[in-house]
Amino acid sequence: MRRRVPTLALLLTATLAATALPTAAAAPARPAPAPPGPAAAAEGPGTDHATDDPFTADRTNWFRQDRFGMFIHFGAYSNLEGEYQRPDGTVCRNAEWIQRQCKIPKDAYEKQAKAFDPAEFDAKAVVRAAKDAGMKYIVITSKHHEGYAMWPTKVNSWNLRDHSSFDKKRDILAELKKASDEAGIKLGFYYSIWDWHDPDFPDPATFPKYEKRMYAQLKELVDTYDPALLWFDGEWDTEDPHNPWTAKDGERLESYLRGLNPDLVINNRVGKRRVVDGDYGTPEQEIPDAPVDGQLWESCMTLNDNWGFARYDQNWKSGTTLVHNLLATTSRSGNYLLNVGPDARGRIPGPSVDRLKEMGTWLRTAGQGEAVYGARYGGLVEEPRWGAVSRKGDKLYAAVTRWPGAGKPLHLTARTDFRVKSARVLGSSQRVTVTKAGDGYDLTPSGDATNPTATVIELTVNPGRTARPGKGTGLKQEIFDNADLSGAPKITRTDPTVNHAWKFGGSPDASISSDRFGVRWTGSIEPRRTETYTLTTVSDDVVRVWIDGRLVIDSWNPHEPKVDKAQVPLTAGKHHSIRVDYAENTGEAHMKLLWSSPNQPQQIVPSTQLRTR
Ligand code: FHN
Repeated sequence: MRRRVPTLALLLTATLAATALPTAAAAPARPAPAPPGPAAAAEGPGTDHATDDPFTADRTNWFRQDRFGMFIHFGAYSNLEGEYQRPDGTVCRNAEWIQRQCKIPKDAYEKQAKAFDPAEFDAKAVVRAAKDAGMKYIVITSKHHEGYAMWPTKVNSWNLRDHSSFDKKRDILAELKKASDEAGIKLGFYYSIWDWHDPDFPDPATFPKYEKRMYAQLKELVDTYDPALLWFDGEWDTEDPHNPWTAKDGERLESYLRGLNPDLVINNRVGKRRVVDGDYGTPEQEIPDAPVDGQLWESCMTLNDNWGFARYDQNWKSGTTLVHNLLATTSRSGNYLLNVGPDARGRIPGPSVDRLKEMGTWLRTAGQGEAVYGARYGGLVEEPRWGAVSRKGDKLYAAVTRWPGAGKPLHLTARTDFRVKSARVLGSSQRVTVTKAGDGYDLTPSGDATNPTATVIELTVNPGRTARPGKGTGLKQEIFDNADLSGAPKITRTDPTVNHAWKFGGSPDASISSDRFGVRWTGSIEPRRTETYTLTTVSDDVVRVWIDGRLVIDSWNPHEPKVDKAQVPLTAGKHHSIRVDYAENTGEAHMKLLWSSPNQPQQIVPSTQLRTR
């Protein structure tokens, strides 16, 4: 019987006594073996960490609908407002990395933090700014690389309650949670794994002691504030201080957190920022030029050039650019997490608020927000050069950022057959002529753009015949206790979906070891539309896929977690034979089979569309 992980109860092996603020003493001499870190995840043969499909799970629905969030970088670094005057009088500039980049001595940094007093932090004003922008969720730094906790943690005294000039009766995360709940906005916390302050962090021998404190802090955050999302950071290999974080550490942490709250949405930096880590990918300061394969995604971006507040940084992006970025992310099924950096008093800079208001005004005008909220990759058409196209149900939203001259058409290249039933310009009564033209349609508006940022043409489309959901129950699954898939399978059963994250210690069954096993899935796959489907595998170590006897994915060189794809024409209602061969040699084990098409958003191939024969 396959065990699933989500109910995993991980007990920290020791209750944690609060530790005094670690002194700046040099790293301790070679210590006795560190006390056991967090209990190893309750895993082993038979464990499978894949508990649902983030592309369709109720758990992630809000994230996939909301599309637009506010990032807040706020910490002890904010007190310096981007500038540090060295004792020699020279000035060094940086925002949230100022301690490290300006080589501020630890005692000097702790001293300045002691003066931190964000008395004007107004959670209601922050939430209002987010709502005015049309943002639907907020992610605030609870602890950045500096290690300074922005809540009254009991784990140490390096925090806003115990080490600042701030009102000791206040808790800004609690204030933000209350204001977010009242406003119907989801709240998430950023948390940096990399910690410049904790003396146990740099040395692998003492890292488990840091790790235990980190788990305790994360439990505090989850238990006290009930966040909808955890945004990890600081997972990458780096020095000064050395960061020993590994994919296995990430597996254990993710498993622990899902045991704390199975509804949490967690980003891929909980591990090593890979397609198999967490629920979604996190491109930063960039927008992928197409929908991302194998994982949800969210692009995070600054409003100017800094995440933390920098008083000198006036390089603000325009409201138009920001709306265009939001439209681009939505049209590729991504989210946009746009950052504000409050100043030393806790205030969001005016230029930030102004630009956020511009975005909200555009979204609220003439229902233009319909092109974003709940919308996704257009699918039916190629992305045009003159704007972005998103889809919601039978609507296509063509957001035109380069309005054509009078009488000139806007061309859409079709990716599949569909009809346009009607077209209208949001916010205008002007006529839009739609004509079949070459490889798609020409849209010819008769009037002017409704605004200089982007004018939305709403098309009502008929995507043609979609077959009823199938009556499938999954594929035949044969499990081998070797990586050659040789001999008779040890286990034969029906697998509802090919959606497995066995990771380091798991396997398809308790009787199958975590390494050197193979799986063969056979049966048929039934599309609901006659289209060219993209079949996507996420695998580690090797995979091959055949459709109707033709090898369409051949990825049999052992690899780290990897995405492979194939374009396969499928016929609605037809049961196309499918065979998937997979093997795990050693290390991590992952195997997911997804599909997408012009009409089918990316998802794990559902069991209704899979049969054992
Ligand atoms: O080092 C951090 C940086 O300060 C900032 O928090 C960004 C935001 O995602 N993340 C890291 C850089 O990738």
